[in-house]
Amino acid sequence: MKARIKQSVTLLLAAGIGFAAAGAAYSAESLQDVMKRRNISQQDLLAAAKTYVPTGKRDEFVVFSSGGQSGQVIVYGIPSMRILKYLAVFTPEPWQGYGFDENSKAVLRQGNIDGKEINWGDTHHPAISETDGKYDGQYLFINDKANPRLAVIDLRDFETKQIVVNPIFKSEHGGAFVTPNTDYIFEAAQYAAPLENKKFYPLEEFNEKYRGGMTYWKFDRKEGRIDAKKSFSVELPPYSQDLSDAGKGPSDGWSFTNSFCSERYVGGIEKGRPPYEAGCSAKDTDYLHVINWKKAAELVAAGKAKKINGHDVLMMETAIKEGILFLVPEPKSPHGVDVTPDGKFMIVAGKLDTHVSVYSFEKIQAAIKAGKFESHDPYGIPVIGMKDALDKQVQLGLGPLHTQYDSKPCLAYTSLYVDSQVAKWNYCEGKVVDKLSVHYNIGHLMSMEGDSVDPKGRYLVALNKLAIDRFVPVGPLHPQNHQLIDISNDKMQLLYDMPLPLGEPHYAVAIEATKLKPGVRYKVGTDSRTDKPHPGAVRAGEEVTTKKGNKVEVKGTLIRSHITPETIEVDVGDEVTIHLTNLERAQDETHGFTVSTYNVHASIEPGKTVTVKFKADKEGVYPYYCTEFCSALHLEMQGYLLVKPKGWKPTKTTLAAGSYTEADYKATVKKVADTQAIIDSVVAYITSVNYKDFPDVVAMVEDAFDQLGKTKGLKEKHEGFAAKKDWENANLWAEQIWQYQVKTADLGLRAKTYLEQNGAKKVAK
Ligand code: CUK
Ligand code: CUA
Repeated sequence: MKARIKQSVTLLLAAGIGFAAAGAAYSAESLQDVMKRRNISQQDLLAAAKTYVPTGKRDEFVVFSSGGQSGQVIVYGIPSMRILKYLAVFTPEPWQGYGFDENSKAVLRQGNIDGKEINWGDTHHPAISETDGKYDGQYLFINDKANPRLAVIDLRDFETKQIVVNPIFKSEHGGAFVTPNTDYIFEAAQYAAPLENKKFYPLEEFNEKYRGGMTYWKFDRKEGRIDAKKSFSVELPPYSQDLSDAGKGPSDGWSFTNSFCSERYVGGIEKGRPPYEAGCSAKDTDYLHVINWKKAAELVAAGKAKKINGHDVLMMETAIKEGILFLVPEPKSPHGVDVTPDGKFMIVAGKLDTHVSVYSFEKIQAAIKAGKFESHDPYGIPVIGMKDALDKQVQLGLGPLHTQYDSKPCLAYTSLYVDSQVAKWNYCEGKVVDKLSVHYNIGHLMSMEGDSVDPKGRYLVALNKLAIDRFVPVGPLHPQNHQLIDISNDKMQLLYDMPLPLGEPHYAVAIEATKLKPGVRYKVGTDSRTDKPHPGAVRAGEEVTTKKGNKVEVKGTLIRSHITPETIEVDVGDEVTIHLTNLERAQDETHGFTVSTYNVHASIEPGKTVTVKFKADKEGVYPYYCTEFCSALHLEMQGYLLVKPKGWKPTKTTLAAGSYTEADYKATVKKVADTQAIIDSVVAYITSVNYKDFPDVVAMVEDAFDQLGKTKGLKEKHEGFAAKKDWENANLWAEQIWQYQVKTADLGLRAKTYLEQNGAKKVAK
């Protein structure tokens, strides 16, 4: 221990004085050598240059990808395709403490259904909040298909804040989609079921009792939460509603939803009936649902909805009577419906058709106005003739699924699942302009802000379903394969294969990185899951442990490199609640917290307060510690939970002590003085240059002085003990000054290096 401290002083001194080791001489390989050795072509090199993000530089776009069955969201950068984070949404995630501390558990448990804990989700479609149809970078929403739920993630801290359970569906897929000002986030049911909870109807009553629907969740932007009371649904036939999109511009106020299996076929392969796949694709067409959601919201507000499970549902009968619900035939088992950036057209891709169908909003409106319907479906919903709604159909290839848009007018990209290709085509002229093979079986694709009114072009990502031969094998379960494509030129160019080790991603959205402005610290004492002051928060010096009956409550703090308190004594059977506040203001100084064997963990970022709770049901000794390597003395950031047996009485009352001498004390005092000299020299350098022009440095300097400020009063303290010849206390309190100095010096040296590397200039004194 002492030897290590000595070594770190030496290191510190060396760094401060600036001994730089000279680079060893080696013969450099030329670019040509490397290309030859690694068998890299000019084309490869170009792709590498387009995706490589040198150290210290950042990506242009940030992607939020669904994490599929992982129940999470995956965040990565473009063009580097480097993974930045997994956002914990429907599934516990221990690094972030999600599901292991009380505050995040409260969010996770909002997703309980009928009191059942659900610890996973099948996430499909993320959506970024919009203002005037453009991504604003404030919120992210994502659905859970398996258990019909929707989550709200705040992009100020990339944390899940809310999970809402759909009150009438049993599964949902066509969501999350936002309206152009994020008034509503909507989702469509997938597999029809009775809308009343816990009602049983046999499959023989499928047509009468099973229903689909659309739910429009009201988003309260000021609160940053969904307002369930102001949300509503529209009842729909049991047609297996699928993907949806919100109208924009001229079509704002309307929503469009595909369906498959409008045959209403019910399988039963085990009873010798033809399976779903046959019965559900028998007809040549399914239905595009066209809904006037703005009018629906008004009708609900006017009391025309029926309450089902306490939730407002506009029944089909009312929707038909009020003229807000229409159907348009669409060819064969369609999947995606994507509204063009100008809001004039809806492009529908039919999985079993080689065409995409371009529907005209204007034509649909004209038919509605003229009351020109070719028929009514079995539920009485007016059906607009396909030819009365279609602008054109374009043959693209096999298995078209989803469409995204370019920044250049009229250009669209459609995924071809069966062909394993991306088709680039012009929807104004109705012709294919380029095709590119991907590897393999592409599902969704995504261009930059490609479903907003203002797509950015440049890059496209193919979200492939199969990876087959692309990567080093890792067992029968292959990684996912996201491929980056350059779309800035006439011909598409494949740039990069990214294996994704979490899946299966469906849709993803990409936003310009500069639009995201997440914070680096919380206001001290914040519960990040409610955005409110945490009742268990305390400041330095206010730490306290109380016991009422069998309930022990600890209000503690964390700062490099100690946890206060360092001992927690309870009696066996006590319920223990520990609130911890991270007092750091420094960027990235997160502390973690766990107690041995009690299955709790918290990630406590600067300023955050988090609670962990457990029942100390077994007597014994349980170390607790900080789980993030937060400083040189991170391992010493520790403590003991002592769970005492019933009726236990102490026999020994003094702690084992170290044996420090006057010489140790003097050595520590000298070390403190030497380190102070380094700090002074670093401060002299920093203030001699234009450091105030570098916000990152200003923050580091602030953090450094924050640390140094904590030494206040400690000099008097160690000198007081020294006067009484209590060398143990004198030495240890002097040592504590040095602890703060080390952190100060560390920050100062980091700031100095940053300034030197970023061309700081001398300023006149
Ligand atoms: S879905 Cu999976 S490829 Cu859920 Cu949008 Cu199309
Ligand atoms: Cu705090 Cu390690």
